[in-house]
Amino acid sequence: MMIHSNSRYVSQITRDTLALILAGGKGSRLCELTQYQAKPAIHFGGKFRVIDFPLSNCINSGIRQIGVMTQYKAYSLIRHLSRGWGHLNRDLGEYVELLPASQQYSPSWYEGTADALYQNIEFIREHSPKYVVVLAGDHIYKMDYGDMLVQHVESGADMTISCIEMPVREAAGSFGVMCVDKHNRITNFHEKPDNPCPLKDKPEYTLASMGNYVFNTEFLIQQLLADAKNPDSQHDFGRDIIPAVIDNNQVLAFRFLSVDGNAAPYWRDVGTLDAFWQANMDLVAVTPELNIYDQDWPIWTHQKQSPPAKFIFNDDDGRRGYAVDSTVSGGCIISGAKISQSLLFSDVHVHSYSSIEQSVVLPQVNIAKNVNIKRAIIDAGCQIPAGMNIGINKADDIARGFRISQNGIVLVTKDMLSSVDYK
Ligand code: ADQ
Ligand code: ADP
Repeated sequence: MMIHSNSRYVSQITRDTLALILAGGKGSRLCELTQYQAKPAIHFGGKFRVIDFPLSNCINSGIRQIGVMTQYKAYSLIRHLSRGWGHLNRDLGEYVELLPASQQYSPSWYEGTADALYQNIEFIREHSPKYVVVLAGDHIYKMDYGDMLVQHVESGADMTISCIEMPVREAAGSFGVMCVDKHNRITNFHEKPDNPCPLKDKPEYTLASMGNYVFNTEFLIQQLLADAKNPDSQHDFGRDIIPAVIDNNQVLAFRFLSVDGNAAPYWRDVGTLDAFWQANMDLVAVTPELNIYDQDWPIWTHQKQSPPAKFIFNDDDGRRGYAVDSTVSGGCIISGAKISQSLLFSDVHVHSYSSIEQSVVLPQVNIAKNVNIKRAIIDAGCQIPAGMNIGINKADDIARGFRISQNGIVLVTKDMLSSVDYK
């Protein structure tokens, strides 16, 4: 980055930026976890929801004009946004505006990510920012968008795409990938190809798009208007907008640097049960790659007030209630039970003679006596009956109708439990 005599250089750019967060996707690979809510609304990391990460990144980057586009099963997302993010001060020009699909310009809902922005063109015009940052609402990472904006402005780009180096086999079929020249100009872009183009100096790696884009506002509006008129378009940034602009415009890649200055920055798409479980487990590692305790880059959220977590040592027979390598949220009571390498969200009660290992337990769960749970995700509101083992015997889990992921993680939901025959 160039050294500027103007000490307000970056803050002037971020003040002139509107962030639009795409939060309408289905997240169908998360199976029953997204049965009642959109992927950006799912609980993550012991007390957050996924959308808190891009929102906190905006606030911490000094971008305080934010719109969130919602569509699919948006009730709990909208409730979280209004309770947790509605307090920005509009009088100071700060806001998180909810932009639900409202059939503004067409009889259909948002048909794709570009259509979600097209249907909000008036909102963009009304706020007349110099730059628009388009962000995916469903990734776990800490990123200073100011770095990306500065590169965008200094390079004179029309559009900038944030990207990360990723093993070719991981990116294949799942991410947009790009090739760049030595000035980081994108020379070609393919959405989820089977054979991503390898990096010249690291052939086992490719450059994957993180689904975050910076646009000059006028350039963005022109592209949205052109795309809306194209009958062959699926109105998607990766499939339609990016391939249409790279040849005749300055479209640059921005290589993501983490705010912790790590060479290999932490960025996770928690799009599958395995990825969701693993990213939660990453947080209970002794030294996690993603530091959520960092006072310089706080992750903000809304959570109802709960009493502090309580651990009971039962004197009668020496049953200890304890947790190690774990996070335990407010309102939890661990009585004579053992918790290890797990995340307990708020108001989870675990009773005597039970054990929970390498598991994610979402809010308001009751785990009765003599229960053993291993490598599982227990959805909010579950009542686990006494004596039930989960993640111990695969045949039992299948017989009860629990979902087993590719890597053997067991998902249990309230609906699944209500159809289990306990007799
Ligand atoms: P995907 O994540 O597969 O790929 P998509 O499903 O369109 O793309 O989701 C992108 C974002 O838009 C998500 O945050 C989702 O919630 C939201 N979204 C999807 N449909 C929406 C709609 N109709 N209305 C509002 N929001 C919607 C994209 C890029 C790839 C890139 C990956 C990175 O297309 O190039 O590699 O993100 O994860
Ligand atoms: P267990 O049979 O697993 O030991 P109990 O439900 O009998 O579980 O609770 C054991 C202990 O947990 C209680 O003696 C009490 O100390 C504590 N406890 C349970 N519920 C509450 C509560 N609502 N508030 C505070 N402490 C509680």
